[in-house]
Amino acid sequence: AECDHYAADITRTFPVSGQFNEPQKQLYQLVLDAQYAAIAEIKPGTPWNIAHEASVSVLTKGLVKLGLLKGRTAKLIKDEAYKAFYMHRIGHWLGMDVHDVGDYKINDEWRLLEPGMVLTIEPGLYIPSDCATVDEQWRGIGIRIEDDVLVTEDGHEILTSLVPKSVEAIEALMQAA
Ligand SMILES: [Mn+2]
Repeated sequence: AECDHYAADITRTFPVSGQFNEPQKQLYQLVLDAQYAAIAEIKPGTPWNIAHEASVSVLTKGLVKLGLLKGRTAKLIKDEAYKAFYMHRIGHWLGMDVHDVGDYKINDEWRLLEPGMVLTIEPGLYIPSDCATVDEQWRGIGIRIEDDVLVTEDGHEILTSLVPKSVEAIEALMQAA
């Protein structure tokens, strides 16, 4: 979506049936928890990569808990085991272009967030339909949740907060449609 020449980038994921089945619901809630953890890190002075690392931590812990990854969380994060299911980064600059210009690192250091910057926060999980290392119930499920976040003087504002996002809100929207 665009407004007054500024771009937005929003993703929601919904179950085709209108209701999440149990594995879908568990993975959806995990991605949502990771998204909230990442958004919570957005404030002036925080390096760009911290929100991504927060999402990796929550997703890896959750994948272990649900049995999709096996091993110690710290080692799985170090070995980037999560990349089998979460193979992109947390988001991108947003402005007059949807993937807007702007450096992510300056002199090889992650850039610090400043008031007025706008970025997307969009963790996801994608379980290949032929993934033999996970139980059958997880295969073929793909979820991404993306919001647009403004860095403010004292934290952040979620610009896309009116778009339904919780499991209950998504199911209610599907029933209404
Ligand atoms: Mn995006």
